[in-house]
Amino acid sequence: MAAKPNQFKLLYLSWIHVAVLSLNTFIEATDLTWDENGYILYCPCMGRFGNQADHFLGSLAFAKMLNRTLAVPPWIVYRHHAPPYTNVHVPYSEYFQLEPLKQYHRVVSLENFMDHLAPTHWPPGQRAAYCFESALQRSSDKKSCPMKDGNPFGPFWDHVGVEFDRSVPFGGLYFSSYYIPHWIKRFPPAEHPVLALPGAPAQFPVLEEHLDLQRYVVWSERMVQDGEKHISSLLTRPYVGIHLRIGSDWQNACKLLQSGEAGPHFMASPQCVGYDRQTALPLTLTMCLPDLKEILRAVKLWVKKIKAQSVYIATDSESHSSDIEKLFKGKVKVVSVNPDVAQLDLYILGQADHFIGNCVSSFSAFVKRERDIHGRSTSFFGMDYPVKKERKDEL
Ligand code: GFB
Repeated sequence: MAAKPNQFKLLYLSWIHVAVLSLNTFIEATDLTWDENGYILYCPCMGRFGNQADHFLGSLAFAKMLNRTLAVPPWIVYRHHAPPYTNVHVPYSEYFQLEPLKQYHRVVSLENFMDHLAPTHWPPGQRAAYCFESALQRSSDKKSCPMKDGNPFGPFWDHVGVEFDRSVPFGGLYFSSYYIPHWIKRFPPAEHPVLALPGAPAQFPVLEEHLDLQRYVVWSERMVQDGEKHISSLLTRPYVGIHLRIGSDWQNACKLLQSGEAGPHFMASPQCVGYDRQTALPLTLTMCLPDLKEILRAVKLWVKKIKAQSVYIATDSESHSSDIEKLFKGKVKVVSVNPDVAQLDLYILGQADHFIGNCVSSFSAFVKRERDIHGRSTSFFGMDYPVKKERKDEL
């Protein structure tokens, strides 16, 4: 069947996109030289996008502290309910620009590292895996780092094209700044040029002192174009963006709060209850899993406060859009796109005139960090005025 004009346009745009991406890769690849200070490679093997983003910021900080170049991994997207029904490895630069990261520290995409540096400087036969001694117990022979055991570990390193030749276990080292001199002493770059790790060298949630690193995570041009197109065609400013994290996996996670197994610091919650364990505010079930009554209350409050003309709903399940429309008797436009690419929701939420997030979700935390950097307001379901970050010295 002949392609329609719109299909031609789409084909043309995708071709331009591929060309721009290839050009960026080419430009980055041409000025690649080997860094004698060494590299850090890791698999973003914990959680989905929000978790991986938290870990990314910590890993970036860790690489800077160790003065090694960070090989920026692709995002792991779990597409098990839709084609291609498997893990997809999305290059960092699909969603964000690599260049702004370099204002903070030296980085190279893992793809370019493998294509242009690894063949000469980290060839097959010399590929060591580094892991905590305790991790050895997870491997079948109890002697090797479990780099490729199970999903997403195996598919990740297969995607990158790496087999590990030997393992270097370590004990007594952690990823905080206190241990940096120990890392340097134990693994000098001349003997250990590439530290390849099974997981991110970072904590979850991201540490308070690394929140500001979000400023180097800058949307790719394609994401900006797509996001702005949606905002201008669907929404009238001012608009309130809301994140409804209410699906079944989340309902199960929030049960831990109900049963008392989780305290105020539960997943991403320091973003709203405060990072200091001594002074953290209580975390309620409503903050984790807001019911419809709370959703309507918070939306009504903030729509009134900022005189919003529209509401944008990002959700992992139900949008409750008709309930929200009814609340404003049709006077406020209510929009939910349910995009195939979750990052589009993140972009639109980031640009909202006010954002109501889920305190416990790292998906919301990504939006909150970005908004904080740009001085945009955020509240949470169950908490209209979150604890403010203490101003620390610039990183
Ligand atoms: O981002 P994420 O780590 O945040 O994982 P949490 C939640 C994923 O669910 C997102 C989808 O990466 C999206 O793929 N999702 C959630 C959404 N909310 C939305 C939304 O509003 N719009 C769209 N388009 N997609 C953690 C997980 O999730 O929750 C852990 O990382 C674990 O693996 C835990 O499951 C219970 O911090 O909310």
